[in-house]
Amino acid sequence: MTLYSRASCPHSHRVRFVLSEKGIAMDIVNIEGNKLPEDLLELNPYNSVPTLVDRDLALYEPRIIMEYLDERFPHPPLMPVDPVARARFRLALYRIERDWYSCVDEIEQSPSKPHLRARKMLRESLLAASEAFSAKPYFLSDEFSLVDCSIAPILWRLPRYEIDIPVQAKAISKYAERIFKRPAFKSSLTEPEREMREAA
Ligand SMILES: N[C@@H](CCC(=O)N[C@@H](CS)C(=O)NCC(=O)O)C(=O)O
Repeated sequence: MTLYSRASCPHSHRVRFVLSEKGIAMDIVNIEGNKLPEDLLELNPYNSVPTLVDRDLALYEPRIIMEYLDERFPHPPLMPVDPVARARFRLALYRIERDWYSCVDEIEQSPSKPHLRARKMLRESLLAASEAFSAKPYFLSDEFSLVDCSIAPILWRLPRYEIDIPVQAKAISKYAERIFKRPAFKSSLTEPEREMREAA
């Protein structure tokens, strides 16, 4: 299996976190700069990372890759078994992408621009969800899941996006600390990702 990833890409980070939680060893092709490898261009019509190749299967879109990995490597499970709970988790993933990753993607596409609107929207949307971060040990759940694997790369990047979490929303910081302490989270980090917090 091969994962095409970028060292600072939050979507690649979601997938690397899943790999790490499940202890899956994989060849990681680290893409740098604008020139993409020929094989990636052939495998993925959108030329995006992360892209996962498992024999003759080529997958793109982080959520599709994450769900595939969870089914292909069932232990530890990162989605509930019950259909209603699964649907709720899928909806949470959809909303995280629609409400939070849309802002993250805007900021990431041209990091040198100020992106005041996207940063403000991301901050306000996170703060509005503050209660959901404290209701249970993990997001919406007693068990760690793909939802947490998707949220953590965003929270890790908040200092880089110059987004502060005020004390009134300390549930978010506490949740982040819990996730960042996980050995699998630590080992999911690339060197540039580690530096994002060292520099903060
Ligand atoms: N929805 C996107 C999410 C992934 C994404 O936005 N990836 C960015 C990097 S973080 C990307 O591939 N940009 C083009 C590139 O890096 O060449 C997808 O198509 O998979």
